[in-house]
Amino acid sequence: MIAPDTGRRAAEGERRSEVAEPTVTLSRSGSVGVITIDNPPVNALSQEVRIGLLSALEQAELDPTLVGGVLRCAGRTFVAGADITEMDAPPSEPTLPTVADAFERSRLCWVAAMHGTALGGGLELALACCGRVAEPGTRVGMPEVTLGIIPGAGGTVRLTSLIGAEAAARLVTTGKQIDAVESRQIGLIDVIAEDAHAASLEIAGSGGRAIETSPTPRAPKPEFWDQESIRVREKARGQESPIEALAAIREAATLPRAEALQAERRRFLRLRESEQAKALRHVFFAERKAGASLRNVPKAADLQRVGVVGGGTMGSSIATAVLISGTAVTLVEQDDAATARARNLIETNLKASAKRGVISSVEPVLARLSVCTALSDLEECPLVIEAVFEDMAIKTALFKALDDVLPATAVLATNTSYLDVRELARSVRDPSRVLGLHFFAPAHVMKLLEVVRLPQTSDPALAAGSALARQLRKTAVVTGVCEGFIGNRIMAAYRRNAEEMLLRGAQPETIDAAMRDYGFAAGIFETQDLSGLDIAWAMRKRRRLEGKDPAIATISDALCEVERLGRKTMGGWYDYVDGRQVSSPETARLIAEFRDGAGITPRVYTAAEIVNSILAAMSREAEAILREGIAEGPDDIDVVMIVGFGFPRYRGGPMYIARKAQ
Ligand code: T1G
Repeated sequence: MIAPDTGRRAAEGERRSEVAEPTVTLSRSGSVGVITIDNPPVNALSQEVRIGLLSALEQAELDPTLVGGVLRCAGRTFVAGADITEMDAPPSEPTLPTVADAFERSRLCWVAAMHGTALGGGLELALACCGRVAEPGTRVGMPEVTLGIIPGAGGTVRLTSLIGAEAAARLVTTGKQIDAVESRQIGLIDVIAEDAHAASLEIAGSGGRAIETSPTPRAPKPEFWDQESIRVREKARGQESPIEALAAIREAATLPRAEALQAERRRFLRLRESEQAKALRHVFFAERKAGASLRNVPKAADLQRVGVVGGGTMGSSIATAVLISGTAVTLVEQDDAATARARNLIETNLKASAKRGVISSVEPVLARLSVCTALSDLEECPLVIEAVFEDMAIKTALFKALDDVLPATAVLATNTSYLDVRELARSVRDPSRVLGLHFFAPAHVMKLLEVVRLPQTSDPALAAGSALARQLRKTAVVTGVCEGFIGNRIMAAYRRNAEEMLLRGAQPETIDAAMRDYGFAAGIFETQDLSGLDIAWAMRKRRRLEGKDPAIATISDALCEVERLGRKTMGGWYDYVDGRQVSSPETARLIAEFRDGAGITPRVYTAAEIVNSILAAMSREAEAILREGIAEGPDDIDVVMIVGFGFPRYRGGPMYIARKAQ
């Protein structure tokens, strides 16, 4: 006897009881069989679920009174894909293609009732059904490429025949999610309904007759494949899976169906074992574990309003990020002219965000901003972030003033990149209310947030930082206090190593090219040219004066001394001709002069030597950071470098590489 369907979905966060309940159940609603997957948190298709699905399907097939079926999920989401934790072991039976084929071949018309996110294997199951219904907030996608693989259960083939090769290629090569409206427009889903379950029951009860058959999508123009191949290769920067995904879509569009299905599975199985896929799985879990200690403190309530002091580039950008998240901001600047400038900067940031589709319109977001000139106006802010000039005297004076006017419960955060947060904390009566929140520029774009924890930082202060990260949807990593924290400190080691190689014979363009070819978004020298060489120069001079660095001039200093400060002076490590970056004979001459002065005979560096040398320097610094207890674990370091500094995700991060080599 098949039990009646209650149509009930477990509430968000509701866990299954301790008694082992089946992850897949079959119930009935009139003449419709209802298969429910209940495998929290994201209904991943573990082996147990696959076994359950086949068995429920078989049982439904045997019931002559059923005319159709609904495939649905309990909890917060439809199936978010295969179970990634199973991917380090060989595939286990029954495989997902077997399950998907069984749904497709079923005598019953199965309708997938989707909510939350229908991703990867989840979407592949839905594609094997004869109809798809989604609730308005549903997002769908094929994120396999982000895990170094391609869909492996017929996804490329079924998607291509349903929505055409062009739309399928976009989805599968990028891994991007799309919403219900777009899915409906491209024919990926049939119906959007507030109650997907009820709508699916109706369709399945009609044996699928209610589904309009979509027209066969047109084939792409012949030149599509070459153009798409160039686009995908450029974006992939050495990552294999997007290129393989396009190849699979091409086969889906051109080979007989059975052959295309087999070819897809072969590609999938090969990629599943690849080094890139292993590294990407490592990063997937490392990102989700990042900032572990933030999760160990009692959760703080959502912040309704955040204070920002300082409306320069960074302060405005932080305020923009907070506003976009839906939270109100009180921004304090010195006078009316400065507040007006800050408001303008924020408005410009918001306009750019609207252009990128991050927000739909500027006005309602800007309406959440209050600007003022008195620190006492921050009294309603449980968290205040200072982003004033990077100078200890200015910051300590500000913290003292904040300490005087704000309630004792307010948390004080500094956005300093290099100053000693401990010294800053000493300027207030209760240093436990102080922490660092190190944003990366531009703060409303970059996903990384280093949460700087002092020995005395209280749990509530840490919880406020954690709440902010959660609200801003940032990847937060906890760091102790040291010069440059985790990320900038490792990048400083990279930079020193790269400059050392310049001295020994390499050129900026060969080093940058080697690192770009390795998969970095950009080389270190071109990045320095973009941000300007003078900031680091000023810092070096200060550190030398303070006796923190040896008084040895660097090639960087030599460039700065002749006003080669980067793009803004039309020349730095490179020359800039009509905005185009080209090798600089002047820089080459300065390097050669420096080299001669040091009595070094130049040697040739291969790309592999350059990469190995820089990776070794990064991992040496990372090991020191771990030894000193600055980072909470090696995975956090990988996350910082990947999310914040353009380290190629598919390489797994500097610690992953170093540990693998051991
Ligand atoms: N497998 C195993 N665990 C998973 C998982 C998965 N697919 N997805 C999430 N988790 C865990 C995650 O580690 C975390 O655990 C918890 O669930 C909540 O996740 C054949 C082979 C669905 C958008 O790539 O994108 O199908 O930390 O913190 O922010 O072609 O999770 O609590 O212990 O991310 O609300 C394709 C991956 C697989 C989707 C929810 N699918 N997941 O985001 O929560 S490959 C994916 C996500 C595939 C087939 C191929 C997100 C989410 P813990 P979370 P969230």
